[in-house]
Amino acid sequence: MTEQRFVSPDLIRQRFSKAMSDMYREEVPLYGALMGLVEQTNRDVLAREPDIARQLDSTGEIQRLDMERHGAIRVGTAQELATLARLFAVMGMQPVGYYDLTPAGVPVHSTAFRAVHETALQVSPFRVFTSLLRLELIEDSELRAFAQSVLDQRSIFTPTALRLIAQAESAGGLDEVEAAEFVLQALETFRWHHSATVTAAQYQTLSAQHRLIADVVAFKGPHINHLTPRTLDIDIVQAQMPAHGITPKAVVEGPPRRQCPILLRQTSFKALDEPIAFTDQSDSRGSHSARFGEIEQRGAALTPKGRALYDRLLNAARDELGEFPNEANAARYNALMSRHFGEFPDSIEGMREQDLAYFRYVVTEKGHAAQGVAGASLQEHLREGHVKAEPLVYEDFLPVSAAGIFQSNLGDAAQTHYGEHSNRQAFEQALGRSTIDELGLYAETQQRSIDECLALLSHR
Ligand code: OOG
Ligand code: NI
Repeated sequence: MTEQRFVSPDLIRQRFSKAMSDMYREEVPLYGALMGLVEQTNRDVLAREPDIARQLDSTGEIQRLDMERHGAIRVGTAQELATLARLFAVMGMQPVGYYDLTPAGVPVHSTAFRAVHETALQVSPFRVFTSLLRLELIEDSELRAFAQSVLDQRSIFTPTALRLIAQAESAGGLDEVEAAEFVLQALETFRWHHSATVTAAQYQTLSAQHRLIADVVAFKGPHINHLTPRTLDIDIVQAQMPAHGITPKAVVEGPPRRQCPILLRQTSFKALDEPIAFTDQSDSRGSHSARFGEIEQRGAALTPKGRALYDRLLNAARDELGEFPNEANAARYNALMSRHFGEFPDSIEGMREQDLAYFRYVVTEKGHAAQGVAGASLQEHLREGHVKAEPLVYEDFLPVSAAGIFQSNLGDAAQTHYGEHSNRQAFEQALGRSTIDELGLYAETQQRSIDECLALLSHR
């Protein structure tokens, strides 16, 4: 009875995602330009490629396309990460996946907060790539202690946000008035601040250790550093960016262009220098660059077997290139990627037969009209055309791509080698819970669709 008055977490997330986009559009005008370019490209693709339009219509992706975006933030302490997990939980977002960025010389590990059930994703697929700074990787113990003390002094959540999180937890949800207030208060955590929490000299010291450390430690909160719209054709957007005054990174991260897109392809443009007032300055004489732009194209979620093939082909292409992809070797990198990925079947049937991707199965018109087919197997229904398979869209991230995005914004000078690597256990301890295995989620969604098809057809 009492549950009736609660706003669904999915709707809170949908509103929050919109509020975040509005705030970022106001803060970063270039984001508005990028959004315009992506919207135009998506319209063109849908008009030019009726097959794509039909497929997106059938999967329901067409309805979520315009509101689809992910943001990224970086936090400094276990306490901050754990509270973020509680804040995102109010919006129905769970930590999915564990990403270790240290092999790429970035002293963080990360997860993605997102909705986990296909019906919730349909209401709002909003995701936040969330990184925790690994202070233990700072070798200079004095600097480490300083960074820790600065972080310990800040509180990145408003008192009202904290109160509403606790309220949602104890009551089981938020009512309309509380939900509206929660969205406003939660937004404050992600806002950009023009003043730092350290002196100019302290900022320099932190930045000299690693630019990312300065970005996390020297500010009042984990400003959202990009908000990424989903495009239907990333190569077109990449090619048109310069004409819109935007300079993209040299290569598109992820798999090469294909007929049947898989996983995730991403590109970004460099962070802008923004004026900052340090604590020993009365005006914004200093500067800091953190916020950048990114776009992405999403394709099919891969099974463990498909992912292993993806990783093998990506590594083979990169090994053959022999260095990090950059401006000078971009054409060769693209050619190598296309050649190596020739081995990856580029059709829905090919991927399904080899168990490389996850699918959602749906009963076709022919299936709905069929009689006397109860008891047939999924394979038989597929063969008879009673059921068809649609790829499940990949909702997550890729560590090699994320590293490339981090790197292109931090600059080459930031390539440090860390002795210590992956530490999921420490991350989960900081988070206060375990991260969810994304592959299990896709397998469950696929199975639910199979069960639904067979249940429907069992009455025929
Ligand atoms: C996150 C970089 C990774 C992505 O989409 O893979 C990322 C960051 O710079 O904080 O956004
Ligand atoms: Ni991103």
